Amino acid sequence: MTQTTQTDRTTTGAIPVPARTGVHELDPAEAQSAREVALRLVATAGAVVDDEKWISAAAAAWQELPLSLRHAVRAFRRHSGSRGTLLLRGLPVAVDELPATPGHGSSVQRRATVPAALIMAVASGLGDPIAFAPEKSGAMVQDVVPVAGREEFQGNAGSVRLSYHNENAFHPHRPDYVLLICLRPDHDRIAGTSTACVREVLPLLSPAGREALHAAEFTTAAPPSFGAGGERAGAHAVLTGPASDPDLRVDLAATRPLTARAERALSELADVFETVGRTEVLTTGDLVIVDNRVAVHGRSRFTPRYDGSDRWLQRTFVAADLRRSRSHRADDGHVLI
Ligand SMILES: O=C(O)CCC(=O)C(=O)O
Ligand SMILES: [Fe+2]
Repeated sequence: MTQTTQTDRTTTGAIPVPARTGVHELDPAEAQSAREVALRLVATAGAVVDDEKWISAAAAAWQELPLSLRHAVRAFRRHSGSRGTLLLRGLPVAVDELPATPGHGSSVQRRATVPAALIMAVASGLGDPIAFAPEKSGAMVQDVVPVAGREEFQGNAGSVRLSYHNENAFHPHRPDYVLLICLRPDHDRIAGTSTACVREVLPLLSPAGREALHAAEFTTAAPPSFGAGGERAGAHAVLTGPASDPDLRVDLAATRPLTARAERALSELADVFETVGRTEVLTTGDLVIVDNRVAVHGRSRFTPRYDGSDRWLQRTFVAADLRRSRSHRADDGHVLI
């Protein structure tokens, strides 16, 4: 009897190796368990998203999320795969519990809610959440919503196509990961989040293009979400690190070539993004994680109605190693100045 139990334990106790499919879907029981964790986090004293104590509670809540989700996220953290993205599906976001979609460009989530709890707990599994003081008032959880009158804006308040970019590519401490959780899709279900990964781009680039992208012949401005006349990064390369698996640093709306070959290479890169890019129309309960070191993201165009039920995502940035940006953060907080 004892022998059988031990044998059973050995067979059933084997640690599963998480599959790297780029998608991980929670089953209904796991979704229910994640909801209970999120509700406990919402009920945590204070329940103010940007409060250091609540951020610590969210980090503790990560440890309580369903095991299969934690396995998938940790495997992604080790290697983000050929697509540099992980889509978590079936998270417990209840549309009937949502207020109207906010309509303001500076809208952020200050009060703890189930979606905010989920995105912050998952963020803690990848590192530490961060924000930038000049952008969306440095909030840890920011609303991504269309804003009336800003349709043409090359930022997340717009509804024309948003071109491919690494998030805050100009910044020395740009996020390592960008997390977007979908609360509500757009009316027509056509607003797609697009991603393209350097690991799929590389084989399609010409040798001359690759060489030019590895040279410090580009400069990148702060995005318009940082306000007008913001900073600009000094001359930098678009591809850095090992030639076989480089990092990518580019924003097609904000990166400028400094030489003729850089100009050609940038235009070649933009074409290859179109070839390898994939677009996903996120739906309620989807959370996409983009590895911002190797993948760019953007969004297709769509038509907002400004009627309270427009598309609504929430966004959180993650630093894999918070310590590295210590000189940019007051009092060892989570907001970079
Ligand atoms: O709306 C989206 O799908 C992506 C928007 C975006 O680029 C962002 O919020 O950083
Ligand atoms: Fe973005």
